[in-house]
Amino acid sequence: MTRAGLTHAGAQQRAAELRRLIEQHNYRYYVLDDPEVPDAEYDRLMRELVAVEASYPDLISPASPTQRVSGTPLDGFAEVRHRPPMLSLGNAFSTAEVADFYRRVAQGLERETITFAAEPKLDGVAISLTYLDGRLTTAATRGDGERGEDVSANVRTIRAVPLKLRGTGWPGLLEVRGEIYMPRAGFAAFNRKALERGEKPLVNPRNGAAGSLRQLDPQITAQRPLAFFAYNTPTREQLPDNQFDTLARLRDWGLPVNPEVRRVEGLQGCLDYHAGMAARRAGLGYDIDGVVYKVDRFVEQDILGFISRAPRWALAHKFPAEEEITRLLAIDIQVGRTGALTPVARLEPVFVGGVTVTNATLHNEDEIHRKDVRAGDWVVVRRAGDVIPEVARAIHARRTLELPQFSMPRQCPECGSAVERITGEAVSRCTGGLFCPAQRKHSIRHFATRKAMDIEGLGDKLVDQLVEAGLVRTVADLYHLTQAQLAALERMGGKSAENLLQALEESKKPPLDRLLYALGIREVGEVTAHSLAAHFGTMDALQQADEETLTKVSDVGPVVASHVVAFFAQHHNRDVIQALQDAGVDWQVVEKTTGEQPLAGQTWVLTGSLSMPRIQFKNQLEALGAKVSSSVSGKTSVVLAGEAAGSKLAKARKLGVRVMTEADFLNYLQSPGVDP
Ligand code: 5U1
Repeated sequence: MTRAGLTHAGAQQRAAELRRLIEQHNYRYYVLDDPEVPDAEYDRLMRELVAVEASYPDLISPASPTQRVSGTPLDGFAEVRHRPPMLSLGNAFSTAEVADFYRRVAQGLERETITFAAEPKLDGVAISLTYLDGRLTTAATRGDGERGEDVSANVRTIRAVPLKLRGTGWPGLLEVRGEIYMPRAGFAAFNRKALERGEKPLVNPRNGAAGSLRQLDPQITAQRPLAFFAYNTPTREQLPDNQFDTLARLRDWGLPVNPEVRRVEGLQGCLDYHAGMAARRAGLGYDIDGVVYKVDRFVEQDILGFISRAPRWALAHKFPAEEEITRLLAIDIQVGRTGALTPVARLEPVFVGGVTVTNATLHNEDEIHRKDVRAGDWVVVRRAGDVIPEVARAIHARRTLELPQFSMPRQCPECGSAVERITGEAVSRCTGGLFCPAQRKHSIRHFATRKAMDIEGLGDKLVDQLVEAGLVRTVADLYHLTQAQLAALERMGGKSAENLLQALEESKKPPLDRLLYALGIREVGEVTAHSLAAHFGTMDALQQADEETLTKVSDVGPVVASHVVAFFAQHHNRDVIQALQDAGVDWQVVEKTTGEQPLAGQTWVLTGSLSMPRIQFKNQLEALGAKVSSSVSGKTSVVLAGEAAGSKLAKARKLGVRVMTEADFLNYLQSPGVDP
């Protein structure tokens, strides 16, 4: 008898083939970070395997990739004893503490130069995986180190965790310890969807990972974007004699290992690794809170042994905390260059992310209400990398008094004009335009910045004075200032006044792209300004362009196009441009792009770190006729990926978009007529 067109033997063979293919694709995706097929093909294979197994249920085995999600919720988690216990790690926050650790290790081993395996310390949840004869049998949380909880049903749903080891040579009993974490992109996507559905978002990726593992219903865990890195084996059987090679072996067996693991030599090697990871931390795609150094050779680890429950041979070298608690003193309103009213948190000073923070962003009114943050609350302040500090959340349990809810003012705190909020937008704006001194000051400050008109000596304080004294209303007025007017200002000497007038004079011949950037058109940064200038060549041509024409330009999508059109539609903006011209500002026409355009009609995306400034690649691509965009979509022709490319590269692969390395591209430039 045949079912679904297959005999039992045929089904058995096909199921084995499908499992092999699916496991291979999992390995390419999660371990090698180099997927071979688009997601759609993977899904097809899975569906086919489900169908084959449905026809012949006796072919189902627990290690089949279809068996990751079991249907029945649990009543609770069974206890698992850890033998040996799951250790904790000693921490260091300063170079001096790392140096002390190094000295102790060197003394213990009676050697000066020690080799370590160094790796990022993930901010996730520690887990122990047990493989018996190559099959995953148990996954347990760390718990108190001695006893954890059996979360096997949940961990089985995580595709990065192999149900079966690959290759050969693994010991009959292999225990692997590591970290389950939630990649940042998955966390953001999950929260976006949760908010759309009106559900509570996850607090941060770490809590997201921990909460997902504690679900009694594995179906819920299966929907959480979790991943895994292996970092330790408590047993040594059939393994190399050192940590670094052991991790490589685990990787061969199909267990994901962090690709940032390195062998480092000596104290300086450790510190350099720490500094390197700190610099790259923001671009990693997952949260780390430091790095871990482990003495590489197992015999040396054994010599050093343990102190209470932490190994003497390992150390976590932490980064400064990215989240701290402090008191929210007040919520002030700032008016930006475009009239946007931004709520700013005034905080009791707090040391976070390596600096003392007194102000943090609260984003917008909706965020404040969603997080229910009120002046007087205890709040968690987050500062990650160079990102602007933000109020992540309020600690409601610590609110002892009734505190008034925040409300956006109806009138601009700077000029008293009405505040409006367009339906569908998160931002409230002052309607005062350039009547509002705050907007005027911002636009003049921006005009003077180095990347704009580069007017040396025209700092923020001076701009405030000029606007408050009524000497400057628009940027064109700057060019009518006199020595006498300037010298009469407080703290302005005759020499400084002279220097400023000289700087203004020297700024009168900007290339068109700089002037466009300096005008402060919404969403028009330097790169877009350059594209617009290169495309249109003159201010007149740009002023006459409609939205459709504008969207043909690199970097210009419908939103930017609408802002450009709206800017030139305002008569006072056109008046300012005319007034600049009348005052002698003479912008230089930019050569329009000409010549062979073999890449016309193509859209390219640049990602990762490239060996030259991005603008140089962009100029080359545009000269060849390509449009350069900042986000990957189905319309992208090619993604040019540099070192350490992250989510854009992953998306390109997912969508099956062509990916080129920098070397491929430079090769192509040798003979650009040929199809890249
Ligand atoms: N990356 C990493 N995290 N982590 C945590 N390695 C590592 N090793 C650990 C722990 C607790 O313990 C070993 C030293 C056993």
